[in-house]
Amino acid sequence: MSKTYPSRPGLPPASTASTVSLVPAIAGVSRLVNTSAAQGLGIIRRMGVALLMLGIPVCATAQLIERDHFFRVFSPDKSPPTAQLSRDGFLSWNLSATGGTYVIERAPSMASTGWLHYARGLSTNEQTSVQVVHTNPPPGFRFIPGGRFTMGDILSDHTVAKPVHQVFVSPFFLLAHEVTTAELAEVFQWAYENQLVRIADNFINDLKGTNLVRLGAVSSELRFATNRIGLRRPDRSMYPGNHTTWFGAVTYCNFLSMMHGLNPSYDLDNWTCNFTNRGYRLPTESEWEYAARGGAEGRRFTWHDSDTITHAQANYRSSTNNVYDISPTRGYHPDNASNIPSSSPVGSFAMNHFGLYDMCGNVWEWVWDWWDRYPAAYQINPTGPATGRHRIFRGGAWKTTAERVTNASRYISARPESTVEDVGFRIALPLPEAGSRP
Ligand SMILES: [Ca+2]
Repeated sequence: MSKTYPSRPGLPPASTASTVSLVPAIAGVSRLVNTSAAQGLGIIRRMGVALLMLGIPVCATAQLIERDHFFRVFSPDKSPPTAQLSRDGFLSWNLSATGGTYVIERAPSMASTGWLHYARGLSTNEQTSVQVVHTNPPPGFRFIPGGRFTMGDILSDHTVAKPVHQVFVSPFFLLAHEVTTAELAEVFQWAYENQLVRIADNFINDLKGTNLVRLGAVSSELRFATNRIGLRRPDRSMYPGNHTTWFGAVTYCNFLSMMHGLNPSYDLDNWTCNFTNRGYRLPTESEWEYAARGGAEGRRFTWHDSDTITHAQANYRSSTNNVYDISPTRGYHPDNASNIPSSSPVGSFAMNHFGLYDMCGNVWEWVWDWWDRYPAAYQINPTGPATGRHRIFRGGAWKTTAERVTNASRYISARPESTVEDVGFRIALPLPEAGSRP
């Protein structure tokens, strides 16, 4: 079931794995407990099955990926559910009645007061099973658990993010950070060496002449010199890539799939996506917003603990326009204001509850979808309108004010051939195996 992925450059190092056990359920709550203190990206080395039976932990040897994880699940059933963690990372529990909702919470320690919502959904069978960890995520990627969420402008910040509606998203992997300048240069240099792109008029173009990445602007991160696609400023290798068209972003995904021996997701002749392929691709708009929310419902920003923002939390342009912008420093972020462009190195701010950096600000991020108003009905893994004129990018950027860096914010008027100094992207990857059902 597990698949080994090639490593990617410039990614955080792997850490030691951590241990999981299960402690007795109390008051309708099953607690799945992680007993180690490892931090960072990890790799499963040894795993057993955690099982609760009559309040006694029967077996308590499993190891988790990524940081410390303590899980507990709330169900509509009043009797304590019996839960177990399978060796492939599924949290399963039994209910004496069907129906209703469940909420899984995660915390960094058992004694933590910081239990945060992690995933939610509908209990549709006597036993519900949800994948809460993945045993072998690709380096640099986070496992995003499947679940249901409320999508759109819950806080009335954006009229274009309506109507608010319910969406189920299946689990997937998402790159923890925006694609960096170094990653962008590496993939397009590979494509150049393999005669898959050409340089023309200060653009990297595909062989049909489609503009993929703009090279000539003062704020361009990439340049072409001495037969190489490289960085315009060598000290900015860990800054987010920019000036990439939507066509360039999806082409990057296909090239990276080819480099890694995966089946490319896109047909670049007609710019369609085969979502059953398991190559790299842009997240759908629903996947992006679900990931940005990090398991929380109804929050304005990517963090769980407040609906306000300051420069300590993100790279954006602070102003007095929004009462929820309480930054003591105003204007561009003071750490980056003098840079061209004024982005920050990826991962400069705290990650969200799914382990993702810069879902708020730094650079906007292209997603798959064409722009339109949302449908009102419940959606399962929506992929957006079939046609359109404008592709969406999300999350705001270093040059946008606070209302643009919210979870619900959508930029709706960018043609796919646009290149912008504060727009980049991050990439998703389907699970190599079938995901959880809605
Ligand atoms: Ca961003």
